[in-house]
Amino acid sequence: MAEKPTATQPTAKYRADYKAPDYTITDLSLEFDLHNTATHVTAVSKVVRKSEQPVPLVLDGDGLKLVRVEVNGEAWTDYVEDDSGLTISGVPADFELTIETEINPEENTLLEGLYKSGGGFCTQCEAEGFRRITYYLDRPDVLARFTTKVIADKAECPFLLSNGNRVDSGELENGRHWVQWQDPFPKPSYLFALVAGDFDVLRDTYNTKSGRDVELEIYVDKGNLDRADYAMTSLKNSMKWDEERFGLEYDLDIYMIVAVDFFNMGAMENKGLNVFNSKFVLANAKTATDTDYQGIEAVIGHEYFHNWTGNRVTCRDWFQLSLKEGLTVFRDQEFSSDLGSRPVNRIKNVRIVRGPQFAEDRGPMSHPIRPEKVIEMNNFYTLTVYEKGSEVIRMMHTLLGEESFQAGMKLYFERHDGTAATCDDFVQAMEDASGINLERFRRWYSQAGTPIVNVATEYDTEQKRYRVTVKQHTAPTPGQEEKLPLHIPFDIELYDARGEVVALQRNGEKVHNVLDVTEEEQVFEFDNVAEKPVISMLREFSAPVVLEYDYSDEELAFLMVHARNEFARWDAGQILLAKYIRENVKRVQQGEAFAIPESVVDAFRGVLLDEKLDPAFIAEMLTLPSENEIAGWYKTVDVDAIHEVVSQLEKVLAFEMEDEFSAIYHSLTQASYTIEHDAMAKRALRNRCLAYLALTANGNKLSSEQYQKSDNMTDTMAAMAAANNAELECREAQMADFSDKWTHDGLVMDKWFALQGSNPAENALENVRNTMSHAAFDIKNPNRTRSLVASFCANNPVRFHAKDGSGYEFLTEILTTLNASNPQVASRLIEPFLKYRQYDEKRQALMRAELEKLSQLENLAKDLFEKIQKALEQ
Ligand code: B3K
Ligand code: ZN
Repeated sequence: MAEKPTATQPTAKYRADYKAPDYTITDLSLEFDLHNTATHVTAVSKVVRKSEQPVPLVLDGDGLKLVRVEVNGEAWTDYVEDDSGLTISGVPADFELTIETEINPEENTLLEGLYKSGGGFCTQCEAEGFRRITYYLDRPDVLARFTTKVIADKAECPFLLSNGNRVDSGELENGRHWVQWQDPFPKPSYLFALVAGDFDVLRDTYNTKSGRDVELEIYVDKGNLDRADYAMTSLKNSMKWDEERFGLEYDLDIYMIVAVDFFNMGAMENKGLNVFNSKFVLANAKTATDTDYQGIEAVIGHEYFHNWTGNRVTCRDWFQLSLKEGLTVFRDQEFSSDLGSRPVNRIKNVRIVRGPQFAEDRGPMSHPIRPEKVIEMNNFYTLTVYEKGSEVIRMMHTLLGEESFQAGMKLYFERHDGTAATCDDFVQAMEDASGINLERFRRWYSQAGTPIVNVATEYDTEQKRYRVTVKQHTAPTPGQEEKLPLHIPFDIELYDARGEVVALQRNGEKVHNVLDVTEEEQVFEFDNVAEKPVISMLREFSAPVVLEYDYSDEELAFLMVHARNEFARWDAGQILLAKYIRENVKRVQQGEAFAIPESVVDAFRGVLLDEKLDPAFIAEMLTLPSENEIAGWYKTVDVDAIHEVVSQLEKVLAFEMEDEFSAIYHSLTQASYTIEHDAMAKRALRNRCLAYLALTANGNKLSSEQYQKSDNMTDTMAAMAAANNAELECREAQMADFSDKWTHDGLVMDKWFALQGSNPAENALENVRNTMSHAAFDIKNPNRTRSLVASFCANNPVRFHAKDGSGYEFLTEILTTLNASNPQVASRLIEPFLKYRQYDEKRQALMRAELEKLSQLENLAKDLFEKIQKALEQ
């Protein structure tokens, strides 16, 4: 887009410009008089000047109608209101400020600030939504004690909730009532929450390790009480796990979770009152899949763990977001791994880093886990900040070990509890507690992009010495030309021909299996290696890097069987698949037939038949990398060739192993549905077998039978997904039946929408367009839009990238609508366009033209502006 600075062009903020606030607010008393279209908010703040010299008080505000301003109880007129806030002049050093504003929750389609979801009111304030409620110092380093009085119609809103403890309540005239809440812990405005409405409530209690009883309450839409149990179980498991593993106990007398249908992301960790996307609360066997259950456990855990990592210690500024998010993702991953299968969890997390996170690193939005420049903060709740951020914490955990890591956590809380901290503070605590030098390691916070680690090995038969040469290189990313070597924990293991571990030693001394790679090039030598070993590297994905090493097929097949940890075995399988996917993409491009050696198929057959292995792990071994992940291996992506190769590979595996898939499919039938890990693991493998069998002559029969017999959503969806992917005849009947059954339930219908979006059929786009008029579809609901539109645009590459540009036109239409109603959702959906430079010239030109068109939109939201600008100028 042309770089003409206009009056409305959004401005960027820089991390380097951080300045402590001139004023702080120590106490805030809020009163909400709730009405659908005109809610009045009265905010009384105790304001204290921090700057030495008197300066005006500059408050943030967005879309507010100002009713009155008072200073120490007197009407105040010395202020200026503009688009971004309120500047109040001539104020004393220490005073009480009263501000009354009017807002319109019903018109709030942005779902930020106070809005209506269904019949109720709810809020979302992170990152900068509180300023859409009242004028305030809406920044995370201003921590105040909140008191909140909520007034509403009693019949419409019998429940009035906010943060902290319920301290008072009363009745009013005209059928209205009020409740007063007090939160004893000072907090930034982004952690404020209010919910008002009518709900069913699931109640329980948790007895903490020091013997206090905490009331647990989960609020769901009326009629959904039979879908809240798993969320409650997960909450209690989270509380217990945090006590046991991190020694952290809950600190209020009550913990509330509210499930709402209209929500921009997964959930929000507001102090004592989490607001959740109903997708991550509601589940029973009939409506939710095993994957949904796992998602609920992870997100309930994640928000609960924020109580310490995020709320008790918060972020100084938004550039530090990974301080709370990377750390909390690490904690929720550990929680899921301690409760379930560690290898399977690790595999799933690594797929996300290697797929979409690496893709983000290659695109125009590439940024370090601690960004330097931000236009719209909501654009930085990214896979980089969250998932790579968590990998950075995990690397420290690997370098320090559990004990020193926990000592570091303890020191971090001792130093920073009740304050707003920085990423540096965290690393400093880890360094001080462990005595391990993390100086070079800190670069992970400031350097963007994915490092490539290239390895060469050499065996000296005479000296019995094994030499490993490691080189690291990070390609330039937008705005960061020069890259420095990073501190990479590089976990390796050597095996002899019988699969025994070869001890690592040098000059008679034992060498730790995690090598410290810190330079551009390093050589590691190991002595007393009796024979040429097979090396397993980057075990457990010990760093978020791309590994380059020339493995032979035999070595990979060997590691698939002999590597000591399951993750390494899976990884060897993935590398083997990658080799033949690449080779076949070349073949397809040259008009040659697909081909794969029998020995490769046999290696996977061996895994499938290994009865000692966890079925869920086998299912992962037999899951191919996604077309998107494969796209990431290329400078110029050939979507059609990739799709062709993946389809062929699936078919070859299906035909070659049909008997084995069939035998296992039938042997894993379960009499009844339970959500125990073992039962889930069996379903995972059984349904993976079905996905392959769907491609064989028996596919239609098997999918139909499973759909008809199924008494649970996991098996139902597996039957449908298999039919969808294999384009089976039974697909239409299943889709029609499912839609008849579930039209009333948007959350369940999301699964059906996602199948329409990812339908590989040639007329997929036409179906998606028709589906938009389905009774259960609503473009204002982020879950519906993501299920249908994102699954088409982001997860159906071969149809989205149709050569005639029809997929691109469709996305532009959607983005144009959402730019006005909900730019945060639009900003997530635009992602596939940002990668246009990775496609052939014709597709590049088509996508670029769409971006240009979008850049000319009247009232282009900051969210889209930032991404479009970066994409066009990259
Ligand atoms: N902290 C919230 C995310 C807020 C996103 C704002 N656009 C949820 C979480 O990470 O736990
Ligand atoms: Zn979080």
